[in-house]
Order: sequence, then C-alpha cells, then structure tokens
Amino acid sequence: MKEQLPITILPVPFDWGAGRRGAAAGPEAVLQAGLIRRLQKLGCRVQLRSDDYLPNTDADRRTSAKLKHWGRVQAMNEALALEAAAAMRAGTFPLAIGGDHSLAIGTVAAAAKARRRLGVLWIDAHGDLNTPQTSPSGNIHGMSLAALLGLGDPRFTGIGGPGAKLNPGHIALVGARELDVGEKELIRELGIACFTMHDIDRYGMARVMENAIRVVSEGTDGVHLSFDIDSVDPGEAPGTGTPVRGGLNYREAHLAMEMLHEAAIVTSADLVEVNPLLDNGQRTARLAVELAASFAGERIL
Ligand code: 6HN
Ligand code: MN
Ligand code: MN
Ligand code: MN
Repeated sequence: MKEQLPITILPVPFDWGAGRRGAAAGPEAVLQAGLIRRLQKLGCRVQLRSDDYLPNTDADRRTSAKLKHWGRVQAMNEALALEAAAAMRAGTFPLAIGGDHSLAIGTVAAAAKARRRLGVLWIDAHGDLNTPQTSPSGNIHGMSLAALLGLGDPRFTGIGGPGAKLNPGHIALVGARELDVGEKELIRELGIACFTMHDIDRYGMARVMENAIRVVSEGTDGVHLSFDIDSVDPGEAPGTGTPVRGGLNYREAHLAMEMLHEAAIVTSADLVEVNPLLDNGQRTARLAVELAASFAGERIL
C-alpha cells in the first residue's frame, strides 16, 4: 500500500457476473474470518462501508447469451464505481471485497479517473480478457479487463465514462494458466505483460514480481491490484467458482503480497471470487485474510 491511508472496505455481495452462485457470500465470509481485526492489529485505520450503496437488482432480469445478467452487472458496477470514487475523494484506500471479478470494472474505472495513468496488476488464473464475441461462457467476470481496455460492449466499456481506462503497457497479469484463444490473441496483439505459471516455475515468484512491479509502476501515478483468489492453487483455495490446477502455492501468494507491501505502489485493490459455498470450512476465507494482512505489512519477523 502506498502511504498508510485509512482503508475503506467496500463489500460487494454480488455474483451475477459468474457462472455459479455463491461468491455473493464472500464478503461476509472474509469479514467473519477476521479481516478487520487483523488489519487493525497492524496499525491500519479501517472503516467498513455498509453494502447499502448497491441497488437491489432482484427484479432486473435483463440478460443475453453473450452477456449474462448484464442488467444486474451493469447496475452493480455503476454504483460501485461511485462508491470507490467517494472513498478515494475522502483520502482513503478502497479495498473491494467480492463478489465475482466483474466488480473490477467499477473499481478500476473509478481508480483510473482519480489517477490518470493507472497501472493494473491482475493476479489471476485467468486473463479476464474476453469480449462477448470471444467468451466461451457469456459470463461477464471473464470480460472485465477487456472492458477496461475499451473492448467489448458499450454497456461495460462505458462504466465511469466512455473508452479505454488503461494503457496496455501498464498492465501485468500474474499467475495465468487458463487463457482462451481470443485472450491469447489479445495479449500478443496489445503486448500485455503476462507472467504465466510457467514463468513462475521457471524464474521464481520473486523475479516475476520484480518485473510485474516494474511494468505497473514505471510511468504511472497509481497502481490498482486486482487479486482473484483462484490464482492460488485449489489445494489451498478450494472455495472459488473457477478453480484451475497448478496455481500459486501458499508461500508464492504471500511473497507476492509482501513484495507489494514493500514496493508501496498500490493505491486501490480488489480481493475477489471467494465462494464460501464451495469452501472446505473457512479455508479460503482465512487465506484471503492472511494474504490481505501480508499486503498490509504483516511480517514473519
Ligand atoms: N474469473 N475464461 C473463462 C470465461 O468464462 O471467460 C473463465 C473466466 C473466469 C473469470 O475467474 O474472474
Ligand atoms: Mn478473475
Ligand atoms: Mn480467475
Ligand atoms: Mn511505462
């Protein structure tokens, strides 16, 4: 985290961007696992926003095969973008707790407005770089980063204002191991820095994170961390909707968070895709709290 700003926790109990239900209970599970007290122990000032900023989308049935539940996802993101912007205007660090990864459309759009040139570190098993045309599922959580690059449907590229919010040269993906055909093409075409599990195996997490930190911090005036818990291996993080074998081990995930704390570059963050309905007890929710603590400066010695 850059400076020791007070943290505003923005719970996002929402999962209509995912193909399976359950991540909507993620914020409650992560809070129940002790997030606030763990951060306060580190000396952080923490305020928990109630989730009443989110509209009730129960009656919104607008959907299509290529953009599932788009009405709800759009309404959630419009409200979240305003709330994240308010948290930054108040001089705090917004930490959104999901919820599915479609919520990054709102948080990153707000951060990009506040920071002009924003770097984004996307730690995820996936690229989330599909458009409605390339998506194999129609699930919007697989399209969030593409939407932020101005690619896809105007209902989502237009959140927080029209057009691209990010420069592809200031994005780094870390932990990727399941990319769809269209995502691979886009990564090559735009020259997005993608540090896959192969790179982590080969060069080690420390070297990968040094490079990723350089990509997102050089020439930017803020960095958004979007951390999808499915980046971690399903053995450690079973409670998530789209698990993929061969992920980050426990220490690799912590090392990434510790290095981000040291680098002191991150100005806003998301922690997403914790699904307590699929969890083994509280294993994944607890992991999320531990990783947040490492990010906020908890040290072994
Ligand atoms: N996530 N690439 C797949 C899709 O449906 O587009 C999976 C997306 C997962 C999204 O984990 O945030
Ligand atoms: Mn994701
Ligand atoms: Mn993912
Ligand atoms: Mn640069």
